[in-house]
Amino acid sequence: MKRVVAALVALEYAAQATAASRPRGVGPEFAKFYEGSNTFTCISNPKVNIPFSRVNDDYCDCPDGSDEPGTAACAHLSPLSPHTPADSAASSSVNTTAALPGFYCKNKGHIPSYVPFTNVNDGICDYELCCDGSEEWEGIVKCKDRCDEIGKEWRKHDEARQKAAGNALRKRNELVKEAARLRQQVKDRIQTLGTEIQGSELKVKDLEKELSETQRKEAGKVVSSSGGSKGGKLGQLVEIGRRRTDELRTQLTSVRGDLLASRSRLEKLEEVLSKFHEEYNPNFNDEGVKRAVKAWEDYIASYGVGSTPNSANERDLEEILKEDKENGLDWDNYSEEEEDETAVLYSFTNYLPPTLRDWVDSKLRDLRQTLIDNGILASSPSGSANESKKVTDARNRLDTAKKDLEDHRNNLKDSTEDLGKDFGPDDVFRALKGVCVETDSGEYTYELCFLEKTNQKPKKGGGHTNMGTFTRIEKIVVDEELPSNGKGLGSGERYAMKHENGQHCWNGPNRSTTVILACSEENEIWKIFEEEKCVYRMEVGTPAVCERRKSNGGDSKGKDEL
Ligand code: MAN
Repeated sequence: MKRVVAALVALEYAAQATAASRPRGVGPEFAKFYEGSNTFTCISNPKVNIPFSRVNDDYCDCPDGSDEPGTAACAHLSPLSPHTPADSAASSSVNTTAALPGFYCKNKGHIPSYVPFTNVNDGICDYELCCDGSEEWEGIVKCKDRCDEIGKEWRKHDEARQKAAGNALRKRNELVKEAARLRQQVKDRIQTLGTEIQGSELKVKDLEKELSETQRKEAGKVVSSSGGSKGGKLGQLVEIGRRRTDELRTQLTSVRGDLLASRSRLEKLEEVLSKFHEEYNPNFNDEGVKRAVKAWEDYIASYGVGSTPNSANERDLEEILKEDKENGLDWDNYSEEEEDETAVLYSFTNYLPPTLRDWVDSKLRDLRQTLIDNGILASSPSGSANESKKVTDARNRLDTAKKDLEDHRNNLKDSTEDLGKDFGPDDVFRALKGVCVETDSGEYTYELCFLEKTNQKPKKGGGHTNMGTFTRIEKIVVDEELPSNGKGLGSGERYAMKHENGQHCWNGPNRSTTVILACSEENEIWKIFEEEKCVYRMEVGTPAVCERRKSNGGDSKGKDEL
């Protein structure tokens, strides 16, 4: 339908003006030029006056063709754009351009329209522009009025178009709301990060202090011990104590095993003798047997049969044989808490009043540092194998806190930059970030992930080719015919997303893509071209760029247009 729609809409209003006295082919907005009765003044050439009878006499008298609004006599003149207002045409002194936009078709039941003068009486019914067939008035062909049917069909489509426009605008509103929510989220994050950074800075300070305190405290511990023995004398003593206890426990376990075995052998022996005592024949006068019986009876009298172990001792033994830890003796704990010998020096300060204690404490620390500085006490270099676990732990805690602080600062920088980025009108593209759409074309599937990248994916499989990473939003002017389904760029200013620095093209540049956006109900790729080697252009529809526009006339009842 070319660019006629705007003109059609304009004409809709003008059509209501009276049409009765207008010569054939004159539109209502030009009626005023044809109001005289005797003479006609050419619209763009007011010096040229002709008798009114020469209007529409099929002879081109006026240089601007205005005397032939209903014939093709002046069709050779350059046509006037349907958008050009009659008044500006009237004031123009250039007269090679026609003063009129074409032959006016009333199109009752549909929308009035202008058809080019070249089409008047050319033997073809131009229903697309002139559904009432009035441009073929000479009768070369008979064009019956089809405005009812065409108008009905047009209104049906127009209704669908309006509905789609309404939906698209609603979707855009949702995107704008979502974008605002995401923006607020970034602002909140910035605030939280500010607090987190303050906390992390304090933590780092504390941990720096803790590390240097620990280093000072631990510095005197590792006394120039070339023997390599870990810890000081107390540590060595603890180690000896642990080993000795282990040995004793092992021995005791073994002795207890022997005892239990002997006890069981004794029980068996007593059983044998007891049986012997019951079963021997006293009538045999065997002296040896008699002695044995007597000895057994004495044994029973002295000890009784069966052993009765001291249960308290048994229990003690059980306890003693338990692992040290179960007995509350945690050697590891002792070695962790191990104090250096010089720490003994400090213990007496516990008996001093607090103010004096702090003073003495600081002097002692200074003294120890002096001893270290003079090589009398050894200091353990940071991170060395000699460094004590306490220092290493303190250092690790500080490193972790520093890393957290750095992460927070980087996040704050990213978030602050994000707030300053261009996300299009109303920040709307923020809501599309990371949303991907794709379409097949030739041997590839092309993908666009909004504000991220474009990709070329071979349908047969294989690696994806990056066609560029999103860099910025620009505005460009396009002038294209809008397809009948509305899925195209049309003409005017459009948002374009630039994607650069994609995969390098053999014998060419790094791949890049310009994504040009136009209003649509859905996010979709309409077209993809490779304009030159590895330079791509995508035409993409999205509700994000739809706008509420007023139709010509500018009244408050203006239509929403896609
Ligand atoms: C691939 C595709 C094409 C491109 C050539 C360049 O085949 O990325 O779009 O033109 O490489 O060699």
